[in-house]
Amino acid sequence: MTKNEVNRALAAENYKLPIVFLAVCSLVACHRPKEQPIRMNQVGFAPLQEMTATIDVDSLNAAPYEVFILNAAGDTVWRGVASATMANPVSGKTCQIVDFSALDSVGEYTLIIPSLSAAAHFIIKDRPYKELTRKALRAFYYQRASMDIVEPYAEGYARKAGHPDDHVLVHASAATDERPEGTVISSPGGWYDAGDYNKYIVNSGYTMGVWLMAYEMNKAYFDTLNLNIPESTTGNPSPVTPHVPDMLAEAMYNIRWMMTMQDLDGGVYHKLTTPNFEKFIRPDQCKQQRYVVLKTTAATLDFAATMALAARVYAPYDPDFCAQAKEAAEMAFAWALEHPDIYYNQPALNEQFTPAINTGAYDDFDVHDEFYWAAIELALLTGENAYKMVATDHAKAIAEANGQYTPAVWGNVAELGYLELLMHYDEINNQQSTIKDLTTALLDYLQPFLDKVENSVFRSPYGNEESDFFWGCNSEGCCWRGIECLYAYRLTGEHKYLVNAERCLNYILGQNSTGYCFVTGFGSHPSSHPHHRLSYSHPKGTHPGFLAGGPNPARQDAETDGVKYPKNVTADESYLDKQPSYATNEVTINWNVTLFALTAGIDALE
Ligand code: G3I
Ligand code: 9MR
Repeated sequence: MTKNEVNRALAAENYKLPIVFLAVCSLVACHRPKEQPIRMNQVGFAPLQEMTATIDVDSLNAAPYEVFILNAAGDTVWRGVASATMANPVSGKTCQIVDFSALDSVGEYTLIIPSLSAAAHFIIKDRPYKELTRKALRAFYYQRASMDIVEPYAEGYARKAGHPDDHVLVHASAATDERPEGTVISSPGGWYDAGDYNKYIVNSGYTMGVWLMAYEMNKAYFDTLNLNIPESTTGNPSPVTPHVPDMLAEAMYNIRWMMTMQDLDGGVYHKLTTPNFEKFIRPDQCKQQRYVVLKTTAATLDFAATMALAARVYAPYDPDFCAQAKEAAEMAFAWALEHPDIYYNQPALNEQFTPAINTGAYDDFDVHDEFYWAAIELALLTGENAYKMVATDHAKAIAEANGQYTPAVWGNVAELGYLELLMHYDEINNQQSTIKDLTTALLDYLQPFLDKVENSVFRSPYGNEESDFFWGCNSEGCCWRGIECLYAYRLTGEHKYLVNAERCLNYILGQNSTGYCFVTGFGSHPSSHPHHRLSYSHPKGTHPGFLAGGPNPARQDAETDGVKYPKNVTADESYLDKQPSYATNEVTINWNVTLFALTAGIDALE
């Protein structure tokens, strides 16, 4: 039977469920995530997307359930049975899957399982992730340091500026003859990193890399996305010149801050921080002295890569900014060549210098990948052979060190360089063999995850093994795997990669072991109590559009801060939607960037 025949048959039958049953189901749909046996994407699908839901059946012997889907008028538009029961390889819990991809009309629907008295609402629409993408980007506006967040841009979350950062002290670890300990520098702006109020270059660099690469992949989509930020020029003709698309304007707020983190000699401070994390207070209440701390090789190279990439991406918009970014990148790279092994080791620094610094470390003791990415970006920008040679040397070192293809994360950025090469190989005159090898490496790396989908209770290439769950895994594991699939789709044109990117997103948006949609403010069961000082200290509470870190069986917060997890939860359920749980429920810029890179990448293609 074709899809149309199925639809016609159902329409002819015009199957209707009794109204009383629907009322029961709507009650069930309001239950807490764990009591909702239907796990599915709670935000929406595009009409032609694969659509599945996972039913938590809690019994090995359960026969496949009968499932009905009703449209908004209450007519049955689809009926079918779920798959046979299968076990989740991580938790051992049993599930069934229902596949209703045959639905292809825009509308609002209810999926009903009569024998479980369970129901879940969902929508099908064009560009289903546009609002999510927009809010995930607007989250960065909320993270801005040093300025008032005001209406009409605040959309309900106005607050006073905090952290002017115009009186920052050079920490003893960063002292030089020109800038001795205690020198006052000005380093305003930029985004707060996360739930905390500090600003860290390593993480900012990774974030800007993913951000600007996402822009390059989906220019048309982002160029018309109106973010309603003070610099907005998109959507309403505006006298602001040069016209910079909103998403690039938002990024510029952080890149300009990064520029202030470069010392006179080209080296870049690792972070701008208070000695200790602030309490859960508003930004304008924070009074601790802030410091710039040790210039490190990793920070300087992530900075160099960011500036080189920015100089290329902003070329059509702002030549002065680009010239400044290029010079900053070149100086930083030169500094790193002269200082190739200055690592951030916080405990060691605290033995040597005061005040002791106890905030995020973003420590990384292997910088071949940072050298590689920065060299690739500089080679792309300048065409200079010297950069290509450095990149080749470090590519060899990376291959020798671990030999495997490793996904990009804040502490390992090699893949950002690989992906840049793949997207721009003609501009850099690369050898075809290198491109072929890199493409093969990416596809080979992805394949084992894709192979697991068939036996995955969540129909996902993510979440099928215990090692998928760690601090920040929603981003570093799940969203990033989805983004890699989008790159694979660009490179091969094979539809399976797009489908798998969508499956990763389904996981994030509710088709997972916890039943949460991990984005604040979205879905019927969103993460709602993030470890986020801005949200906690604001009268309006949780800000929308933030991705939670995700399940993390290591539970570092339980160990160190006594955060209480429920007993007997498995790795994939080790998630606590409570403010104290920084190891599972914090939000941060590097995670949010992967969220919108994935949603925009899918939305732009569907
Ligand atoms: O990648 C490995 C994985 O292969 C392994 O299976 C797993 C086993 O536990 O560990 C994974 O590494 C984890 C790593 O995050 C992943 O990037 C480490 O255990 C974990 O300790 C590490 O946590 C980092 C955390 O700081 C503690 O250092 C997070 O990445 C990082 O996002 C987080 O960053 C903090 C900043 O310091 C301060 N600001 C907030 C921010 C977010 O929580
Ligand atoms: O709030 C901090 C968060 O941003 C960090 O990611 C986390 C790990 O470094 O630490 C959090 O701060 C906690 C501190 O480490 C220990 N005491 C409790 C703090 C938060 O409640």
